[in-house]
Amino acid sequence: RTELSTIGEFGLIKLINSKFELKNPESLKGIGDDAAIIDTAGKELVVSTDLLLEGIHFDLAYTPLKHLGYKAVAVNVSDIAAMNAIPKQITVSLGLSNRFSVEAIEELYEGIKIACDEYKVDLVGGDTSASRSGLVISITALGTAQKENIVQRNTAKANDIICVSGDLGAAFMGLQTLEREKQVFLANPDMQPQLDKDKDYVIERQLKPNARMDVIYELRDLGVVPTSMIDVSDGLASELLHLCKNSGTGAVIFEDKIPIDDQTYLVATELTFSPMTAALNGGEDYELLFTIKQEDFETIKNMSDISFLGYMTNDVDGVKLMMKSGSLINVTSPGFEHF
Ligand code: TPP
Repeated sequence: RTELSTIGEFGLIKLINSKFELKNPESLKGIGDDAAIIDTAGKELVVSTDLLLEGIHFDLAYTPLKHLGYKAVAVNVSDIAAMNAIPKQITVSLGLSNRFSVEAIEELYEGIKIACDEYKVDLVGGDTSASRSGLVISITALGTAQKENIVQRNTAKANDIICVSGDLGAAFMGLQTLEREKQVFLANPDMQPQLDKDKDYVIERQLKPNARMDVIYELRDLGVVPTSMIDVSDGLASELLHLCKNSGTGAVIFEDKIPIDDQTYLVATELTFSPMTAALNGGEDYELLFTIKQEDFETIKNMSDISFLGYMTNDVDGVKLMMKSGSLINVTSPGFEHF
C-alpha cells in the first residue's frame, strides 16, 4: 500500500496523466495548464455535471472502485446522450481521505479509463482535494452537437410516441440485492460474500450501467431526431413527468409495453417488490426516454432495443398508466429526492 502522502497531489496528477492519452482532435490541450482548450468546430457545446457522494450515491462495501470509476463516467455520458449530443471530454474532481491508497485511486482511474475508451472521451482536467466526509467524485462532461440535432425536454407535442431503450427496474433490484447481501455479510463477518448467479444481470445493471450512445448513433443513422429526450436516472415515472411538465403535455403509457427483464421479475418477486414499481420508480437505469413524431414511427419501429410505451396527450393532468385490466391509474413519482 502506497500512502497518498508519499506522492502528494502533484504526484497523483502526474500518475493519472501518464495513463491517459487524448484521442479526439477537438481536445487541443488536456491536463497541464490552468484550463483545458477545446475546439468545438462550430458546433454547440453541451455541458453536464454530476456529483457522486459516498453514502448517498454509492456504498463502497459492495462497489468495487473500478466499477465506481466506470459508473461515474457512464452516468455523465448518459446526460450528454440525452441531449442527442456526442460526448468528447470529461473532467474528474475527487475528494479523498487518507483511507485511500495510491493503488486504490489507480483502481478508480482504471474504471474511468475503461469508460473513457468505451465512450471515446478524453480526460482533460479536474482537481483533487482532501476530504473529511468520505469519497467525493464530481465529473463534468462536455459534448458537441449541431444546433439542429440538440434535443431538450420541453419540446414534446401531443400525439408524439413515447419510446424507451432497454429494460427498466433491473438496477434497482440489483441495489436491493447488494444491500441485502451487505446486511447478511455485516451480521456474519467470517462469511465470504457470495454473489448469486441468478442475480448477475440485475447486479451488473447496478454496478456497471451503460450509457446508451448506441441508441443515439442508431437514431442518427436512421435520420430521426427525437422531439424530446431525458435519461432515466430517477425512474420512468419521474422522468416522464419531467418531459410532460416541461413540454406542457400529458401522457398515456400501457402497462404491458413497459420493458422488464425476466430476472428483474424473479428478483423483485423474491424480495417482495412489485416489478412494476421497480420499473416505474426504481431509478439508475440510464436508459433513454424519448418522444418521436408519429411520422417517424415507421423508420424506427424495427430498432432492436426500443419499446413504444404510449403517446403524449393534450391533457395536462400528468401521466396515466393503462393497466392490462383496462383501468387507468395516475402515475406519481417520489423520484430520488435529496432534500
Ligand atoms: N444509495 C446508495 C448507497 N447507492 C445507490 N445506488 C442509491 C442510493 C440509489 N441511487 C443513487 S443515485 C440515484 C439513485 C436512485 C438516482 C439519481 O441520483 P441524482 O443525484 O438525483 O442524479 P441526477 O438526477 O442528478 O443525475
